[in-house]
Amino acid sequence: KKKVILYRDIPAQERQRLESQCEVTFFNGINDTNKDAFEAALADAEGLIGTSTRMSSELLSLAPKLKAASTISVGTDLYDLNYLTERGIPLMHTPGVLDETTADTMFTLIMCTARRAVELSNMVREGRWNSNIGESLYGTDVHGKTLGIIGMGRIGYAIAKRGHFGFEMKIQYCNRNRKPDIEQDLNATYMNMEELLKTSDFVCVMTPLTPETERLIGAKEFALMKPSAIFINGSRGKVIDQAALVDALTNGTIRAAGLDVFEVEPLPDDSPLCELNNAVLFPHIGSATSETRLAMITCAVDNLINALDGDISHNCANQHLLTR
Ligand code: 8YV
Repeated sequence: KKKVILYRDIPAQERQRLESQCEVTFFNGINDTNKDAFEAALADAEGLIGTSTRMSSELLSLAPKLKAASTISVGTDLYDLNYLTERGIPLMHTPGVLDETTADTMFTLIMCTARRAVELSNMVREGRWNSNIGESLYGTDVHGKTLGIIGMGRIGYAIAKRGHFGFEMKIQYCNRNRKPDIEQDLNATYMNMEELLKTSDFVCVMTPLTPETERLIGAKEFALMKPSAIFINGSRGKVIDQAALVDALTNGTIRAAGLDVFEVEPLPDDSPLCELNNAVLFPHIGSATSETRLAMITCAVDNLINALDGDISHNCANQHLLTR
């Protein structure tokens, strides 16, 4: 049996399936107390499977026998892709299985932010509902508005479908490349990011985190948006300049923001974002349903077992090289 390290807890049924094919060393997350043991285990590891731990080139260099890695995520930014590609080590991820769930989460953010659901629910909960809701507490409509999507990948498309078919929204998007089928399917308009920022009522960022997208959205971009606009980030925290967003929300540059990801996670409770009523904050729950997380784990276990048997059809380690 090939030696693999499982560095994130998974349901017993999937762990047993992995253990039926591999010799598994398990770590329930990597932290200061078990980091030395994890690094020692890397010496014999032929496979890695888990998530939420940065796999730097320094760490991966401690695994001379590594043949494949499998991340329980669609995002691959926790792995040093250049290093893996140089060593010819495939990295598998879990595209497709989480698209609809993550799109549901993004629309939850859109609705909560537009209709001030969290702020008003807290008002009820805290006994501050003492009169009819007046104009100062009104939300804004979602149906019929313009939804701009930055990053029209699988999840971006799932979000666009919800807007088009569910809320009769006008869909516009910017992306590394055009998607004519989506334009036809959803009557969507392709445009550059500046035009999208200027004309969208809702701006939703769903790009992967890459050297090209890091800090893609900052003060200049927020200033292009309408003062009535709502900003949604479901990509990675580092795709935006978070301090610039705080300024934009504080100064009325934009109306509100719904965020599922942050520059530092967990978000420190002394973050200025925590003080803003016009910021709806989720703890990175994009794919966090029982059904979808099991589907992701099952996919990741399949990916690793198959890769160690030579099938790397889900390999994405060299994809970034194709897009540079
Ligand atoms: C979770 C995600 O972070 O798939 C991703 O890239 O960001 C989310 O699904 C991931 O599943 C790890 O918990």
